[in-house]
Amino acid sequence: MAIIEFPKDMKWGAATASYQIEGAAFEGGRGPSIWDTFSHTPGKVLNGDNGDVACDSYHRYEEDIKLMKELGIDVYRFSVSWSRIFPTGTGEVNKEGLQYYHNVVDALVENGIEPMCTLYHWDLPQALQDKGGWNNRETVEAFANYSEYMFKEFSGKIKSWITINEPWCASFLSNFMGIHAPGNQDPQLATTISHHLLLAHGKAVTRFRALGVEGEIGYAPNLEWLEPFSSKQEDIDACDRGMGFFIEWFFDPVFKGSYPEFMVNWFEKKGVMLTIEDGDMETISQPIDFVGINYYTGSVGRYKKDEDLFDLEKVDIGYEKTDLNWNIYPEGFFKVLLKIKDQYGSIPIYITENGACYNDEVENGSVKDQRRIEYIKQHLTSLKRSMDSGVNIKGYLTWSLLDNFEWAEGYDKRFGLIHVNFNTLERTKKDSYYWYKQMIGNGWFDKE
Ligand code: JJW
Repeated sequence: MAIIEFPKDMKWGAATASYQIEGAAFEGGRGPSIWDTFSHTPGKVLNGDNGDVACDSYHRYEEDIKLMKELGIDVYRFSVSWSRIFPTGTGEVNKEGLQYYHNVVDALVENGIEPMCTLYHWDLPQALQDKGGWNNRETVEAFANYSEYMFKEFSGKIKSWITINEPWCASFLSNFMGIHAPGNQDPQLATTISHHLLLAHGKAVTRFRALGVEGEIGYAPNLEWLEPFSSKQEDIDACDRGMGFFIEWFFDPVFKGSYPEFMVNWFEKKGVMLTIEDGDMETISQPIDFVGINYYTGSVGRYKKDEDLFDLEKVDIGYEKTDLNWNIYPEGFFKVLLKIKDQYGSIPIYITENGACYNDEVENGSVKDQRRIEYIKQHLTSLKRSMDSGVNIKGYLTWSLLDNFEWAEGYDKRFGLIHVNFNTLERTKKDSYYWYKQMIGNGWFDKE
């Protein structure tokens, strides 16, 4: 026996996001978002998939919450589709959209599940994109107004809030690499957007504090660990910068009130300028209650001469991979958590996403996803090591409750504890669902 045991007050959960599960894209008065536009643009999403129907959780949320209840989770992390609340991003509220989230939140609370609400999980109202999207500071103000509306509306019901999910993805992946909506490829644009996303976070926190809302608020950056291929300084520097894009760039402004100099210098060298207005850094560095960490993978990286923003190439040294071809690297989870503690102190942390893509299918009524169980075991083992080293972990939420629309990968890549048949929308509990249920019930698992 090799028992990994967690504190009794550790919170366990599962996560999803609006565009990935809801469907009903044209129902209930919802306005279009940049993900509707992007997914309906040929060539952007694998197999031409889109979120029109997704898991149909807009209609099936009661069934999903029943599955959560049986799973025994303490917390459910979901996101709100901004354009269900404000179809054009600002202006008149759409009561029908609001009612949907009241129904979800009420059902969660009735079932003893704490709602953790993400305000921005990438589905920006298209009407705001038409006016420049996150490149326009008016979007930042619109986000603060939308957030404030939600804080007031759900005051006393939702006590855990996340402003922005994975700002690296919403800026660099979406506006420099062009892989996610809106699909731009412009380093200056991406960098400006990264600042505006941080500002949007800070403004929402400011409104939250001003209202004196009961509860906690944070944001959820995604991180990767990069291990230098060799001891050559250029490889070490390339990895530091590679991680700098995920960690220092999105943590220093929040926790130190300034951008990291080594990254600012790097951007300058690339001809990318950062325009910071008076008061921005104060707004961004408002104290927060927790940070959400999304961790999936780590890689070995090597310097590669490149005129572009990134000068790092990943080297395959033979790590085992998930079905999305991401390395399984639990050691990096431990290291990244310690790095955060060393650099920013013992801030309370929720792991807001961690999980694995495996495309196991239903056979005779069951889904034998033993590899997902192994992945979670390995990462929980790293998590426990980090806690034993003083990292202040409050909870762990796995991505995802259900198989869903995995962005540019469409329905081809499955992350759920619950299998979804995307033709019939039937849900089937996987073996990992039963394993997670047992682990939550016990508060420990046997690593062997
Ligand atoms: C793509 C890297 C070059 C989501 C990517 C990097 C470059 C071919 C999972 N997290 O669905 C995707 N996810 O909504 C939020 N996190 O390209 C939740 N990061 O490739 C999950 C990162 C990601 C990515 C996907």
